[in-house]
Amino acid sequence: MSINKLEGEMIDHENKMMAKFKKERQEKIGEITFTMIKPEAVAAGNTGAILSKIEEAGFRIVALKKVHLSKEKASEFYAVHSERPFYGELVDYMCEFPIIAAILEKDNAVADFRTLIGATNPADAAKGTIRAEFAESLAKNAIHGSDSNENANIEADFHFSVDERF
Ligand code: RTP
Ligand code: MG
Repeated sequence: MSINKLEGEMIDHENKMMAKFKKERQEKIGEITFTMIKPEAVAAGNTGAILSKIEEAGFRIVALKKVHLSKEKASEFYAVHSERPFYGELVDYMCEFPIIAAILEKDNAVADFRTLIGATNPADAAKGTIRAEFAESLAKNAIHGSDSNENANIEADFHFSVDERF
């Protein structure tokens, strides 16, 4: 067998093993939610403190990145709110500064994460919740959490490829 052919076969084998490993890894990821640490919380230097609270509450970080959303991306992400009066303000705010996007895994991830972040308006957020501690206002409320399993998957796919999840 020529060296070139042998090399080709070894690369094929490696690619197959990697594809198998990735598939097995994806199948092991359980219930997920999607979150974004919002611009004002990132700008205020609260990323580490918020991620600590998330991990302490038992969520496992599956994927994580810092990204500056374009107006197009932010508009698309919040398209469900396009008829609401605060839509324009919300889109502008989400593009103001980079955000931290993450996929989180836990049993009952969506509901437990909504409990951890607290009410949309920080004035109503229970003591000890992330919004009670870090949000500035109803509009600048520090963090996003998916509101259903279906949306968690849509939002996770919006920000992360399968290869970015571990
Ligand atoms: P999120 O989607 O960010 O986790 O927040 P949520 O479910 O608790 O609240 P939602 O009704 O989905 O609203 C999305 C985000 O829009 C901003 N907002 N501004 N100015 C206003 O009256 C107002 N109301 C909502 C907040 O940033 C809210 O998180
Ligand atoms: Mg929402």
